[in-house]
Amino acid sequence: MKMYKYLTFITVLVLVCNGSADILNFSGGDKSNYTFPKEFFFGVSTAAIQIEGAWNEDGKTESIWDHLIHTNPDFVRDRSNPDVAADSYHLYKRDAEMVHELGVDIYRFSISWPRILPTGLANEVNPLGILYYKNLINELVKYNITPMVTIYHWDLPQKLQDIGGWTNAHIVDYYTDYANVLFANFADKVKYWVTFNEPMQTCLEGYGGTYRAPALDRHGIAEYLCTHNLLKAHASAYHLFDQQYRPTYGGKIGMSLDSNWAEPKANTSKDKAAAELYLQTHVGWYAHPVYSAEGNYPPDLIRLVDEKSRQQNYTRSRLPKFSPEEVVYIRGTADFFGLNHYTTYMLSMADGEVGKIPSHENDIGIVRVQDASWPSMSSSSWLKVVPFGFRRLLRWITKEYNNVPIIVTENGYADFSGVHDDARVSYYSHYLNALLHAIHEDNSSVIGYFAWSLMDNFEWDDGYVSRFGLYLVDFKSPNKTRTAKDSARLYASVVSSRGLPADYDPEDFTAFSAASKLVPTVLPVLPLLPLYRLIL
Ligand code: GOI
Repeated sequence: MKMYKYLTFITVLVLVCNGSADILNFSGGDKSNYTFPKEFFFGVSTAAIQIEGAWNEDGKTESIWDHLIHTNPDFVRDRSNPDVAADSYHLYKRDAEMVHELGVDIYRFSISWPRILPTGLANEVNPLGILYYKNLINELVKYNITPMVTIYHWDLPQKLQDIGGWTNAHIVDYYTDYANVLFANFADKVKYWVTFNEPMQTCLEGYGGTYRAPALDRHGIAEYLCTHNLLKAHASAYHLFDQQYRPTYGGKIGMSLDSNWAEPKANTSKDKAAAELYLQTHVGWYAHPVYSAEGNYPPDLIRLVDEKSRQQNYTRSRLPKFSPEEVVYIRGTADFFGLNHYTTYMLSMADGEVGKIPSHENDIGIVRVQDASWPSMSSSSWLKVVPFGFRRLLRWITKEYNNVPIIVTENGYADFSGVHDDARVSYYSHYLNALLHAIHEDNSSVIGYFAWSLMDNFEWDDGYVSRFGLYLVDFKSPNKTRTAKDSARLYASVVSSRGLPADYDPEDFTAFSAASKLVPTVLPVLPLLPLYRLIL
């Protein structure tokens, strides 16, 4: 129940705190004839628990998401669950065929840890789990599609959560063992590896907050412990791959970080500092230790958490510290910067205390809002359409982390379903236009782009309400029929022509206006949904 009060509070906060945006032109760049460079690659992304189903088939045990939803069905907006999802465990051949239809070069999918290691530990490797991913990989290779594997996309074995999950320092070894099983079985054909998808969601929202599994709510403490172990686990997997597998098989390995763009709320030096502080203490929390020249947590984060911890009478800082050897061990452990990007926020400094005490939010002391006037109409209320934010973020990462090769591992738009998805067509056109400008005009070092997602899937707390797919999935049909949406045709044409359609207009945002036929009648009710649940 507590969680819904929190969500309601956030919703109200977001509605009340709307800033006065003087951002009049959202476009990511003028009309141009820019094309994607020859070596630039395109792909589509998914994640195991969001598509596979078969939650307890062939030896798989519960993940933390299965467990959270089985024990607390109210967690999900439509009280649905990922037990069957898009049934990709049985329909993987059709999935590979869809990737082939789109004409993209790479398919990014994740592997389910509890499907491979039912106890969480490497004492018992599930042969049917290995077989499933071998079959999928072979199917992709048959079509000449390169597989990219996300090793961890949020579905920790519940058996490991029972002993502390990411707050247990031994998870570094457990994760390395798991990664080792994957490398040993799949590195001959998998040429791209992502150690972690969006670690900030895992730690900040899952351990600090209640928005992701395991919804621990141990704010101010657990998000820092989780991050500390997770970064060591990442580095450990990188070194294992680099030393034991890369010499034989080749391949690249990196991490996928989620980041919004941060725009100063007002054009003042104070708000500019707030926006920079947001980037340093959010994406930088994970990126600085791995991608910066000096390594370690960002100096601002260390200073703020140390200071607050002292004021709050803790014996030691709530932020654990890396030894100098650990800083070196973690620094430089990635061949590329995976970026998941969807939207933009405006930042200002907080006047007094913000957030729960203690918490990462309270430690940092900044306020994040979006403007009601920003184009959206998405089923995901946080997803405002701000293409220039994408462009500015790519430039910031390129500069901040020394021209690291960036792969956009996720970008996409959610609606309430339908194959004539004008808003998604418009979103992809605008964001790809911004990307073209980032490459050609800003010298941003982007080498690849993945659309989220190949198909409609289980969108976490949004269940099957929010649809991100290029393919529509009929979840009511017994064989989970997949149908290409208009956006699938748009994406396929971009991939084959390596540029935007001739009739694309960078100033046209009408697909997101109230006049659009995609406007759902339920939208105004959505912020009240958590209240409904309190009453029911
Ligand atoms: C990826 O995450 C992910 O990798 C995929 O698996 C996923 O399917 C895909 O993207 C699409 O989502 C607590 C209104 C804090 C405003 C609770 C309502 C903040 C803001 C709940 C509701 C949520 C994308 C912002 C990762 C969106 C940031 C997803 C991370 C902000 C909240 C809210 C809340 C809200 N998330 N994004 N937010």
